[in-house]
Amino acid sequence: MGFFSRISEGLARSREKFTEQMNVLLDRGPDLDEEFWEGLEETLILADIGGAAASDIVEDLRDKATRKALPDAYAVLDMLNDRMAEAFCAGGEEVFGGEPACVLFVGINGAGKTTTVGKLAKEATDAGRTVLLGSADTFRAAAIEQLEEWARRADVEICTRERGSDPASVCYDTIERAEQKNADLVLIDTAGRLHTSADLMRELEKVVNVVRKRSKLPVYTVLVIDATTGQNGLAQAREFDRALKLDGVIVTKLDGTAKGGIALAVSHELELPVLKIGVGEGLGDLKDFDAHDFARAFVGDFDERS
Ligand SMILES: Nc1nc2c(ncn2[C@@H]2O[C@H](COP(=O)(O)OP(=O)(O)OP(=O)(O)O)[C@@H](O)[C@H]2O)c(=O)[nH]1
Ligand SMILES: [Mg+2]
Repeated sequence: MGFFSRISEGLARSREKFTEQMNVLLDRGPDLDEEFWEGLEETLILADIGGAAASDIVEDLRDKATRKALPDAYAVLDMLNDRMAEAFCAGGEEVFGGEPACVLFVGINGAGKTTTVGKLAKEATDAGRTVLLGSADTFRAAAIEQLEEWARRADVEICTRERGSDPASVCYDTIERAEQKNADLVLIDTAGRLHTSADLMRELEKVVNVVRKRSKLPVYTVLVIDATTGQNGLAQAREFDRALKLDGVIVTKLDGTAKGGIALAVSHELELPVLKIGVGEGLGDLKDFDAHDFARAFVGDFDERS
């Protein structure tokens, strides 16, 4: 299956919902009146792309419609893909673009951190990189074994300590081992925690600071967000970013939800690049993020809508 078709398939549920809402809006006629602009903004908000992004997009389209004297709603919607793509925060290539890096994965419980680390390990070894994994989730039962299984699948080395150990010490070990073996990509999994839990957030801050201080490789902190949690993703991103200064986000489980718009809400509002997207549970289901592909897959084609 082609790259775009895989993303398009992953976003099918989000697109279906969006198309449905869009059809309701267009049913009242293609006139570019006040009702249309309000309806468009509301449709975008219902698609989980967030109030800030929705209002910026509508304002810009409205401006363009006037300047270019666009005839009707269809002409405006032709520009929606591009405008949506532009609303994503760009950048982040330094994290998984092939340069040496040490990346920490953080997020709430069950967001998809461990799975994402496993998929990335496979992708990077296939690309010929020397990868090392670190399991700093010393808290949850079977978390270490889960990452060990992914390490086996990807055929990469992993650093662990027994359950209950200090997560910062696992990070020390991992960084030391990475230097010994000249690893150029270090991926550190951390324990899931709620963004509202002050103690656990402080513990994570400490772990991240240890890694930043100790690693010779550039250190990046990446938030993994489960798209099915919808608008809560914004609150998660806000808190994790405040505590850790994030470098980007990975949005998972886009295949299982109509709430894929949350990727845009978080990227736009918190000015964080989307680094990868997860569209399934398998090894090959982590995809490079391309804002234009994403917007096109999300909005769909016009003939699909009619
Ligand atoms: N459908 C789908 N499922 C996913 C995706 N990414 C992860 N999952 C599933 O989500 C569940 C949780 O994934 P984990 O990787 O264990 O999540 P985690 O963030 O490490 O969880 P904790 O360590 O408990 O905080 C697993 O069943 C994964 O297979 C995705 O992109 N699509
Ligand atoms: Mg995990």
